[in-house]
Amino acid sequence: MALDEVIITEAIASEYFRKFKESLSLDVAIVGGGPSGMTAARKLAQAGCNVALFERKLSLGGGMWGGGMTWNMIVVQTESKHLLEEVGVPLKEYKPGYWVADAVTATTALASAACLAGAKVFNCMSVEDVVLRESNGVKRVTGLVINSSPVEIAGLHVDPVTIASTHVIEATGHAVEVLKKLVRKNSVRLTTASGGIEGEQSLWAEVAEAHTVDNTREVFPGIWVAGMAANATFGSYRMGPIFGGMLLSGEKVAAEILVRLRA
Ligand code: 48F
Repeated sequence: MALDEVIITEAIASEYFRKFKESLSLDVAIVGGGPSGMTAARKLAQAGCNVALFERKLSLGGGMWGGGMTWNMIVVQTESKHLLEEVGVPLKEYKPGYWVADAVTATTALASAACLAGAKVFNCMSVEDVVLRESNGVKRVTGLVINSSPVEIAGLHVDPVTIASTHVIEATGHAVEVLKKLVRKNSVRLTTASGGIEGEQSLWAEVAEAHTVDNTREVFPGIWVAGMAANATFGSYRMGPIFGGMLLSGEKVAAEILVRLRA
């Protein structure tokens, strides 16, 4: 067939901005495409939500690609293995309760399943900040301030744009980047012991895994923490290359937001 380069450009531009316009007023905006963010995106999209995921890098996956120390295998525990099985990832029981999966298979399957379920993914997009509103003395996060990652990387002085969302999931991992911005810029108190971000502790896999799920919750009106960001926010441990807690955290945050959206 004959090819017209302008039609190629036009197809990309019009379909991209159709997707973007559909994401201007979301039910849920997810910041970060690691295992917790990807799982939450899939579950929310499967439930019919208008959900978008914003990821700074070109690829989704966060810390999952490299397994432990670039040995690209991951481990999950029995309670969480359904979340890999649901997306078709083969698992091998290495010792009772310890399931091993190929990290690249798991990462690509979680990403693909989220997209195919209908989550709108914006890679190469950095979340700079949140939108904060006050009504009757109550402050609430009502959206995200986003910019193109190349603008951020080049340090260009280009203003970001804004999207609105009923709920925001902070799933940026160890850095808790977006919640940190909220706390640093505004006099707000989170639902943590100190009212601020407690910071993560050293490695203790068993406790950290349980806490990742326990700590997954709304931490300030309109913003929820999931994955490693949940433990860093509430001052719990890191866990190393076991990923079950991340998957369960994504499942939990989606389930709790769905209850709220349907109330
Ligand atoms: O860190 P990450 O994989 O998050 P997670 O779901 O999983 C943690 C594990 O990978 C591992 C672990 C246990 O097994 O401790 O670390 O909690 O993925 C976070 C994603 O967020 C992106 C970042 O590029 C990564 O892909 N991200 C971080 N800050 C921003 C962001 C931002 N400001 N805007 C957009 N994306």
